[in-house]
Amino acid sequence: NKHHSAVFWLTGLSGSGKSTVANAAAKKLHELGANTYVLDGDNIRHGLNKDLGFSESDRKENIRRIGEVAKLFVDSGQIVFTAFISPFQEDRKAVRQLLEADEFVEVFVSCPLNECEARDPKGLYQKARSGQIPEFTGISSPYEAPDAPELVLETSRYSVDECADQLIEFMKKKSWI
Ligand code: GGZ
Repeated sequence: NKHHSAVFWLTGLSGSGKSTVANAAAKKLHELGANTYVLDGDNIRHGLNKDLGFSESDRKENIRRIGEVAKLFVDSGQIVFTAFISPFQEDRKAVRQLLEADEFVEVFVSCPLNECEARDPKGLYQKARSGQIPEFTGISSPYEAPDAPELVLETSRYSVDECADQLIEFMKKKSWI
């Protein structure tokens, strides 16, 4: 009944739904008896990484530390979801290389920029457009979409619940749960 431990590395724009989908999937897995943990801005950027901002080098260091923490959680037997923009291919690749091939699942949380901007749950896009937030991903800082993600979740086409089910299906197909 023991699951396979791995990191589901969710990458996508601000407002694409990474944290929401990760938390929904974690809840479903918990109900199936699996041990899960979600790493996101709330528990990482406010704590371990509160010395980091949003310059390219700070984002790189943010992702590096999160990769190391995710690895520790995998070693301790968890199914880990990470929910960070992680805009750079190279930084995601470096995390992939920290882990075994079957321990890193790159999940592209795909949502058009105009849809993320329309959602604007925290009003950040509006602030970015008016120049109040420099280097905002998608507006004034780049986002490099994954070339070959293991999974793509289209949050503008499917509900949060459906996207969470797509993650669970992926694990079931691999007999990880
Ligand atoms: C992007 C920013 C920025 C800038 C603050 N660019 O929607 P949110 O609020 O909750 O998610 C965004 C979060 C991004 O942090 P990450 O650690 O995921 O970014 S990265 O992986 O690139 O290091 C947004 C908020 O922080 N935020 N300023 N300039 N997002």
